[in-house]
Amino acid sequence: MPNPDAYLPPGQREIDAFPRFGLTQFATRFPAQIDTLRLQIGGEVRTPIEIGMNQLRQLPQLELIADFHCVTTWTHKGLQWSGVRFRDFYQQLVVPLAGPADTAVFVILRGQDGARGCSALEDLLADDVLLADRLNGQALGVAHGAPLRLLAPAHYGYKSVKHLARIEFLSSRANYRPSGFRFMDHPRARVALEERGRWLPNWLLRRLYRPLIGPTAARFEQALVDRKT
Ligand SMILES: Nc1nc2c(c(=O)[nH]1)N[C@H]1C(S)=C(S)[C@@H](COP(=O)(O)O)O[C@H]1N2
Ligand SMILES: [Mo]
Repeated sequence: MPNPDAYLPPGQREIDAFPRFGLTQFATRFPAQIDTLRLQIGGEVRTPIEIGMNQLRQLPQLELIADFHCVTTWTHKGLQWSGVRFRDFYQQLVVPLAGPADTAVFVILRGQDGARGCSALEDLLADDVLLADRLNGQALGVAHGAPLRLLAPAHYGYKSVKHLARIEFLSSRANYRPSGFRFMDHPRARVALEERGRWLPNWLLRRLYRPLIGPTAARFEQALVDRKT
């Protein structure tokens, strides 16, 4: 029997740290608001709205332990997140208050730092997708997405947008501009299927990304230190 604790998805390697991470252009960009949530809901909706933390607190709160997989091949195991299910947020707040079009099956999530992600609505309605505001028993800090982030653990980390500022529901993703190069942006990015990127084979993406892990993590860490001094 394989030991489930030893399982790593294809091409992933476990690391002990949980680094602040992303495309280097976001290393020095920080959210302006970390204590209050003002989450805009827009796109093809009847009424654009803004959601605050009080409204999220009305929804069932849950805890989830999950491994986190970055597309660059690092995995950090066993993080404990708390928050609300994206599905509850969608069904109990977005649908009644904003009224998205029936055809709006794509979701663009935007962070306060300008980073963004695009997912299929269907992927975000899965059981294990959270809007998380706590990590390992503490309020989410600046490093990992304050005040609120998406957590979609079955998908590579670039779908789990931090510092959420705006969520748009759209019937097409034709006008979506990814944060990075288009070849890096898989429409679904499921980890188990190694949907790492587009056009380039996984062996090449692994080889391109792996050498970037160390320098990128160091850059993000240094930016956090500089911000405080
Ligand atoms: N707003 C924002 N969200 C983001 C990023 C970012 O730079 N800014 N980086 C993404 C990438 S590539 C990864 S792997 C994860 C990293 O999450 P962490 O910084 O909490 O480890 O956040 C994702 N979400
Ligand atoms: Mo990533």
